[in-house]
Amino acid sequence: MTSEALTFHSVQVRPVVLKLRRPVVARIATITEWPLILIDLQTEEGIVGRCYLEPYIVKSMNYLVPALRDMGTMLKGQKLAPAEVYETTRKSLHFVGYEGMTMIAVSGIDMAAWDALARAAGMPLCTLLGGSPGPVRAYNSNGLWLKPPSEVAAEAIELRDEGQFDGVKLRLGREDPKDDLATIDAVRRAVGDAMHLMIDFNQGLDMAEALRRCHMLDDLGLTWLEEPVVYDNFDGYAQLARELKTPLQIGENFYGPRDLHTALRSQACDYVMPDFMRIGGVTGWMRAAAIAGAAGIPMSTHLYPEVGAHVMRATETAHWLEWQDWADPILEKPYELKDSHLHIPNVPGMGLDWNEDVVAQNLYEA
Ligand code: SMN
Ligand code: MG
Repeated sequence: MTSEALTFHSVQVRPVVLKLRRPVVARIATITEWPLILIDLQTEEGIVGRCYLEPYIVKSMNYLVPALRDMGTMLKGQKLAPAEVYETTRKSLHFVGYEGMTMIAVSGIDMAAWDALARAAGMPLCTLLGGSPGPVRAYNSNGLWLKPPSEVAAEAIELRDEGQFDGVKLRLGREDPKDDLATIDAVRRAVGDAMHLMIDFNQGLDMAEALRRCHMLDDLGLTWLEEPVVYDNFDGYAQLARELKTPLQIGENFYGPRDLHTALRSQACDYVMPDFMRIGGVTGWMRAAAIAGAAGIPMSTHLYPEVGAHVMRATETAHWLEWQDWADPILEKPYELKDSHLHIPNVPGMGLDWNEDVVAQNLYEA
């Protein structure tokens, strides 16, 4: 028996803006509205692959939506083979660069393509990738932004209780480092010593400050220290990784698997956490996972918890899944969370279907 190959027909691309329940207040930016681009990839055989992109900045959709629509037109009639689609879409914008918007658009098409393939095969994406549906260990990243210590401590309890979590991510980088210390202390008193605390500086520090502040936190039993300095300063990260005992985490700003390879060759970190819209979707992730696996480096996800859950079931050094629910309002059926694990539903593909009422109410004109 041969199974029917899929052929690319078109993409429907819809930009949406949602209000964040807990706005992002980081040292480098405040975000109150969360942009989402819904991609429905139609095949000639009638199978539809779905995924979303979340590009942080609402006006970035003015550029990404036309790029995605253009790629859709370009791919019409081609075989839906993700490795080939990845090359075709990347090369189509090669002369303006492989990174940035190019990679984000490529990643969106790639994730929808993999979803279509898995739906056509009648199996969850993780099964198609060589894994199986099951629980994936997750921490809650829904909040704990730069607010006063007592508010952050109360929110840590809320976050723990959203899924009996045993890990939460705390954002640091307040003007006075003593306020960061007071926040960790208040959170520890609220949720106890057994809770894993991931720390994210969101690239907010210069090297001198990063050295001072990270050393100050180095004996507190923190699970990791994430992005203290600007994302592409691998020499600076290598110095921090050499000096610190606490594992250093980077990767949400790797554009493609080669960035991960370069970071590891530079010994710039202890852990990696690629983001799906930058690493190259599922194709880019699996290539990056092979590099991290060979190097024995634990690999966590960034945003996109549904895609993350599937690939983590087939990732050699799978570590923590970043859970956040910012896309939940547009989903028909968010994944189930229990005992700090995200559970993959046993349905074809990723099972991402849109709540069309919410989509209609929040459409954005791009
Ligand atoms: C982050 C995610 C989304 C928006 C701003 C910051 C953060 C993370 O770096 O790792 O969750
Ligand atoms: Mg981060």
